[in-house]
Amino acid sequence: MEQTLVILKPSCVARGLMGEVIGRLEAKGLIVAGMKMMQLDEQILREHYSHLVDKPFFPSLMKSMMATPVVVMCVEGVEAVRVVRAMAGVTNGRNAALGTIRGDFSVSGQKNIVHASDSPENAVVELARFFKPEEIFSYETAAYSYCYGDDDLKD
Ligand code: IDP
Ligand code: MG
Repeated sequence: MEQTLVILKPSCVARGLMGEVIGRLEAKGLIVAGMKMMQLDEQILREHYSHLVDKPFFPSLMKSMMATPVVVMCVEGVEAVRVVRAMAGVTNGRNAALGTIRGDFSVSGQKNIVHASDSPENAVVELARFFKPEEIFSYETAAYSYCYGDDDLKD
């Protein structure tokens, strides 16, 4: 199964929306394979958002991502990267469709509740950035028996 990195940003943690977001991921049938709270610092954010360091909003983004601890999650499922991106919605919460996490909980282009890896390749790199191998678990969940059909799991 594919794994993807989800970060519950300070805009989620500080507003008491962690349960809402984790609940949506669980209710969808995704597996939480790893989860921990951590305080991000400048070094890890410069790596994680290296594609944005030259943007004018980068200092403000850094500040908002360090405002409180975040929750980092390794979320697993068939095509988990694409599924979680779709659940997150587009970057700007004002443009994100209702029913998506950003569309339902954010009015901001920056304080948009969650990070979700944007490709399977980036997911591998991002998970290694935030998790040690022993912090990611494989265990029995209902997902295998009750969330997927045999066809879904054949690859
Ligand atoms: P994504 O989170 O939807 O993948 P990216 O373009 O990778 O979007 O940007 C990473 C994060 O940087 C966004 O989630 C958002 O918090 C912030 N960001 C992106 N564009 C803007 C902007 O124009 N203004 C302020 N913050 C932005
Ligand atoms: Mg991105």
